[in-house]
Amino acid sequence: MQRRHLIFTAVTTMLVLVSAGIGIGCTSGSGNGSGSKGSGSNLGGGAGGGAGGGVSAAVLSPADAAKLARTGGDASVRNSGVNAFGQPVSGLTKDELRAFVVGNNFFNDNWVTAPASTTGRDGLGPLFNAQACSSCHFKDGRGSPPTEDNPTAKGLLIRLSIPGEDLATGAPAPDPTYGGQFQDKAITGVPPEGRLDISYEEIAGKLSDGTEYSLAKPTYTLSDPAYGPFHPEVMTSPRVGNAIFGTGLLEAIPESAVRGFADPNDSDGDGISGRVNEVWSPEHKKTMLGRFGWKANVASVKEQVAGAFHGDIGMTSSLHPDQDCMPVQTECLAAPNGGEPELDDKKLDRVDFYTRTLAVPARRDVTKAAVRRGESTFKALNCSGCHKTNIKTGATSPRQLSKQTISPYTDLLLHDMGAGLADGRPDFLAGGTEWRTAPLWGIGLTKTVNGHTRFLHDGRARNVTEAILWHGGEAESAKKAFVGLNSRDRNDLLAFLNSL
Ligand code: HEC
Ligand code: HEC
Ligand SMILES: [Ca+2]
Ligand SMILES: [Ca+2]
Repeated sequence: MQRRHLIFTAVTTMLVLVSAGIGIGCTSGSGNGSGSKGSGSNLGGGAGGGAGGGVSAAVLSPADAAKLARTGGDASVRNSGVNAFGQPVSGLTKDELRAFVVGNNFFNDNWVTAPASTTGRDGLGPLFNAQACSSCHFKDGRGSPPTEDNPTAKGLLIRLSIPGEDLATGAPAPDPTYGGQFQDKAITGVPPEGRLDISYEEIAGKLSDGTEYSLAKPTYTLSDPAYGPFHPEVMTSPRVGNAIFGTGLLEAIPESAVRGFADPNDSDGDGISGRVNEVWSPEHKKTMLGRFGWKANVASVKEQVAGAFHGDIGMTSSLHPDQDCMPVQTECLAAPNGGEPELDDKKLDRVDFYTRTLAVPARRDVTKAAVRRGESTFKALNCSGCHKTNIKTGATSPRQLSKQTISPYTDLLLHDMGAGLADGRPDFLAGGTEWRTAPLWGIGLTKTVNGHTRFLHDGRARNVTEAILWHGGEAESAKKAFVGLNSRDRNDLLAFLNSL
């Protein structure tokens, strides 16, 4: 049998990271080294404590400390244990809590091939990437690409398109044979679309203080295409599942606020522009502000949920009534379905409600001097030019999400992040080098909840330091400033990020 390979090198022009980067070891404690207790621990405890020399941060009152810790406002929860990302916002009514629990079950359940005796759980595929939401969002957190430690890790998928766009919606034009997503799994009797392999090349560099580091540059290979060749100009975008808590708050940020952050022509001259994405809404049948996904390529949580059911698991819904089969995929088209649609609106609403009402874990260690110094550095380097704080949500329901002052550490805007991170694949208005500012809330708990510290859109960064070192484009000067930090300032910055 002839084997065909299609190889995508993620980086075309490798940026030269002249003496950059934190030694990988510096962040090895990421997520579990903060000394905070598990679930329910009281935040901050006393004031400041062991600053270990140097600048003493201004004293925070307990009330101010509590406020600083609650990055999700009233939708924050004090939990820094393994279930920190899976808590409901507090004060849900009995009915709401029931909806949350039911939604949680649908999120965790493995869907099965139709027809099955367990109707209500069938409709998987025909083509799919995983059987459950939780396969890619373990404990509501982020996915990891397969790694040496965890070769079967799920959570990385490949979006596909060819040059041009759908005229009616502006969506990326699908590959004529494989559609908009590469599904490497299928139900019995349907050929999976092929196989995905990833290899990495190590790129060494050095920080200004001499600390050495290495970045892993990925190459993605799609082998054994089961339905014939890909389009000659096919473009790919590798993406891991994001952590999903706090998405109800992100949805409640007024559109005017997001548009207000945009500075497409960099008129304030700080080197950061930022553009909104405008995407097709299958629910409202119009173009809307994009908020979700790594390129802000989806307008609402509900559409993200329905899109995931459709593309990732193979479940049709009112928003996506047809199975994700292309015309040449005849076995896929002929496979029995699990109802029309396979997921009724009630179930879709439960999972939407569940996802929107996942609380944001409160920060730890906010009064520690190192953390407070790190926060100043974060601002001084203008990381905060994109990773924004103090945003007010609009009126929404449930009320816990309404009119809250939140610090998601994102502006929800697209930024040119340079050639190093580029996927070269447009997504609505997002260009091939642009990505949505990743929210940083909860990032310090990734190791505790997900057991790994793989960051960025395709999980290439093995820790927070590497994630920062991959920054380029509009974030080039912030990255350079990071490279130039002395080790104490760098460790303070990492302590701050770890406290989020
Ligand atoms: C095969 C892996 C996979 C499965 C299964 C999966 N997701 Fe995702 N999820 C992703 C990826 C990848 C992204 C980023 C998508 C993008 O950038 O276009 C994502 C993004 C999201 C987001 C957006 C978060 C943000 O901050 O923008 C939400 C919400 C979400 N998924 C919910 C779900 C739900 C609910 C399910 C089950 C119905 C699900 N996902 C199933 C991989 C998966
Ligand atoms: C120009 C806007 C911009 C600036 C400035 C910026 N970032 Fe980012 N940041 C982003 C974007 C966009 C991403 C997502 C990139 C990707 O996934 O490819 C990101 C991702 C990250 C991540 C990984 C998050 C995750 O969920 O995987 C961390 C950590 C981070 N930034 C920290 C920082 C720090 C620290 C600074 C300052 C030294 C900084 N950033 C400056 C835009 C910015
Ligand atoms: Ca496909
Ligand atoms: Ca199906």
